[in-house]
Amino acid sequence: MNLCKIIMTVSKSSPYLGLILTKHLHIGVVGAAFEKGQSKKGTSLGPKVIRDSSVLKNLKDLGHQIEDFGDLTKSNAQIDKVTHSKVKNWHEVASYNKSVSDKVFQICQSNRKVLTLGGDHSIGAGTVHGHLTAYPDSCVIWVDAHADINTVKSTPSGNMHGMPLSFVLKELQDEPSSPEWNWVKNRLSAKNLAFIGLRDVDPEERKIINELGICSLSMEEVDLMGIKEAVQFALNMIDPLHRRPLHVSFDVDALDPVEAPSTGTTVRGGLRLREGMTLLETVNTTGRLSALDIVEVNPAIGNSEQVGQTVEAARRLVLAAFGNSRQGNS
Ligand SMILES: [Mn+2]
Repeated sequence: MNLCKIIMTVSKSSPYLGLILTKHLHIGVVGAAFEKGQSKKGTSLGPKVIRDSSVLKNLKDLGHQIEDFGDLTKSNAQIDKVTHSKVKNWHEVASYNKSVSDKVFQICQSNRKVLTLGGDHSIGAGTVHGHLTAYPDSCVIWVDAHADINTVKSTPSGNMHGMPLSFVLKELQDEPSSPEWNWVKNRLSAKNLAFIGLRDVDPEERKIINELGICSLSMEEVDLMGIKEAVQFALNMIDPLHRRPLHVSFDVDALDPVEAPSTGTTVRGGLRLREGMTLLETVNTTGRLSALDIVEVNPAIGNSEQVGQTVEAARRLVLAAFGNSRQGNS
């Protein structure tokens, strides 16, 4: 493996650490309070419980300027009368994603970084599209236990939180898109996408990933390489010249259920919270993180201790992405 070294400032007292970037950023926050991409109630309360963790205050304390745009609670969707033959909540997911995309684009246009709090991961189609519309050369790191790349044809469950990437990937649009999705104009190339943390991938999804040559670092690779090297490998694959805006779409189910139990589709054998934080700290040191999604926190799953633990994990991930140093901030 050819790994490109990232140039980092090294302090004498901590020779293994790069310089965490805590330059003052303008960050726009939006809650994607949506849960119709899957069947469990509660995921739409994710933005509320994450906000309640004081994460936005913590970001301000790091020196960032935060503009909270509130939750996108409504879409202009006509409610699904005619359901798609195979896929659940087809119209509503499509329409909500358009609102998400428009909002993310608007935040980018105001020269802010975007922090999107989910919501289930179906909203990733909208965040990727909105960010890509503002920055056509942007790349995506999809941190997840699942690949979320099922198509209308391949989906085994009909749950659209397992499909968002299929709506925004250039290479998967071999048929004319349905009218509900024809607002999707800007699409991601497979070469600009990397997965980290996979461990529950459907056979059809694996086929798509292989055929499109998508950089895919499952938990096996993370175990073999170590998380830091895995992230640097992914960055080097999708952005070899180190100059593209980066979007990290982080599903908390990428974390092991021991770390984030309150989420709808847990899979054992996942990232430790420490690894999730190192992943985001490593992206932070590039200085090019432009959008972050934290999705699939579901406060209706588990007892209050488990919910608290999951929300605290989400809070720590956000802070790691935006320059909080575990050594302490001066
Ligand atoms: Mn996901």
